[in-house]
Amino acid sequence: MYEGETELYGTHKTPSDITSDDPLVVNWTEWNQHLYLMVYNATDWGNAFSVCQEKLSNAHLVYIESEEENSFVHSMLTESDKDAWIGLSDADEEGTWKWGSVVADFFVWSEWSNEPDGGTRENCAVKLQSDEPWYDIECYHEFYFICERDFL
Ligand SMILES: [Ca+2]
Ligand SMILES: [Ca+2]
Repeated sequence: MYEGETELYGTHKTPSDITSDDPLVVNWTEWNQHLYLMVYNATDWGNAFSVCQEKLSNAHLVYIESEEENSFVHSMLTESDKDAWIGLSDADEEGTWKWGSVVADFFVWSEWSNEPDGGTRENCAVKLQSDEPWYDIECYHEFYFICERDFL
C-alpha cells in the first residue's frame, strides 16, 4: 500500500463507492512526482474523463507531456496488456488538441498511420499497447483508461 495514501485520501472527499481498501485506491503507481492508475473498466472517452475527475478527486485522465512520461505510460499498457484512453481531445475545436482545458504542445502521434487522421469524426486520443505513439479515434469506442494525479 502506498505510504502517502492516508494523506492523499484523508484530505479529499472519497466517493462512497470507492473505499480505502478498494483496488482502485491502492493500485496507484508513482512516477516522477505523479500517481497513475490503470482503471480496468472499458468505457467511452467522455465517461473515462468524468470518472478520473469526479470519482477519484483531484485526478484527471492521464496527460502525457514528455517522451519520458509517454514511455512510462506505455510500460503500464504493456504490463497490463491493455490499450487505454489518454486525456487528449479536440472535440471543442477541430485540430486544437487539449489536455482537459489546456492546449497541448507535445504530441507523439503515430506517423506511419498519419495520425491524427480522423478530422471531425475522431476527436479522442487512444494509446495502444502495440506501439508508443497515439491515435485519434471516435470517442464512443470503449477502452480501459489511466487516471493521473499530482503527487502530494
Ligand atoms: Ca478531430
Ligand atoms: Ca485516427
